[in-house]
Amino acid sequence: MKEKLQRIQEEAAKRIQESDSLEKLNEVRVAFLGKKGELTAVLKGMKDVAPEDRPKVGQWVNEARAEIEVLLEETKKKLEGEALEKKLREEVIDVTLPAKKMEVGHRHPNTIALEEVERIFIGMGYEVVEGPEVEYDLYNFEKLNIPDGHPAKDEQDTFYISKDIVLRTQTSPVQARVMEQGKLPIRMIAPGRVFRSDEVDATHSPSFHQIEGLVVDKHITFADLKGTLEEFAKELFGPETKTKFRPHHFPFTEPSAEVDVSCFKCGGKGCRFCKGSGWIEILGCGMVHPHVLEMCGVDPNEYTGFAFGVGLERIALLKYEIDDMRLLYENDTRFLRQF
Ligand code: 2U9
Repeated sequence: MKEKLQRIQEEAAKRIQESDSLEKLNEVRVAFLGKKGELTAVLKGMKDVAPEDRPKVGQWVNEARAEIEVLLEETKKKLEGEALEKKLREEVIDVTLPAKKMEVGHRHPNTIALEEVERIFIGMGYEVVEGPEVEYDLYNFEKLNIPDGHPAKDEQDTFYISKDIVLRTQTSPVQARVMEQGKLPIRMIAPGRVFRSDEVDATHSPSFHQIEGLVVDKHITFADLKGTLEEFAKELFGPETKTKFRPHHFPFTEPSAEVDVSCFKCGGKGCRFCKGSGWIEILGCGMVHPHVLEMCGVDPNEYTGFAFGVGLERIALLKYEIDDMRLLYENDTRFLRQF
């Protein structure tokens, strides 16, 4: 029996010596000390040993187990150390390497202009409301006093999805929808993408952005409109900015006006930027047509309102003196990273 145990011990020592990984070492441990291991088998065979010899044989088996366990533990520590050395060698970080430059993006000129306009009107207590870009003819035209036959409804100007559905040509439908909800007073701006069947050139794009505003309350007058837009112009183009309201016509407002601001480059004296006039047109506005109020469920005898609309790209082009709208859409980072 002692020779057998000696042979098992030598065999175990040899296989532990040959183990070059923790997995293989564990297989050796299982092969000798596991439930079905060689040494465990000797213990199971104890019933065949003469009773008077069992204490001696049991002691031999325990000595052999202890020897094998010491060898296993020593080898495990050795292999773990080697594995750690290998990991540290492979995963070394050369802290002297130059850092990877974090590419931070830039806000688009449209985004900067939109956030500036929103800041101004939110500061005046306006809500920002968005709505669908695919819109019913009813909300994009009819409820805005633009009847069938009006040139704005021609296919030259409007993208039709179907007879009654269009790509909205202005964000006014959002305001019509808010009025229909009947929660008055209203003080809102409606920013968003709009679509017109225009050829692309330096100042036109079939898809551009607008910000329209609407105020509906009791006793709203044209003076409120003038004061609001004057304040908007001063906040956007500087405190010295002057405004000029020129009579105009829109089907959805009456009276209507186009608003010029004094040129912020020459202060109104006249320069190349304002083509010598001293003035720059920035938006349109007017008192909401009573028929529009009515069609949107508001009683024009009790409530009045004003509305305005400004092209977002126009603001961006003016503020950053960009002379071609197409630059805003070409995603050329050499252009966009300037802002
Ligand atoms: C409702 C009633 C009236 C919105 C208005 C303008 C004047 C205007 C243009 C500016 C440049 C469109 O982007 S642009 O081409 N808009 O001049 N818009 S009044 O009037 C409304 C809106 C909604 C219910």
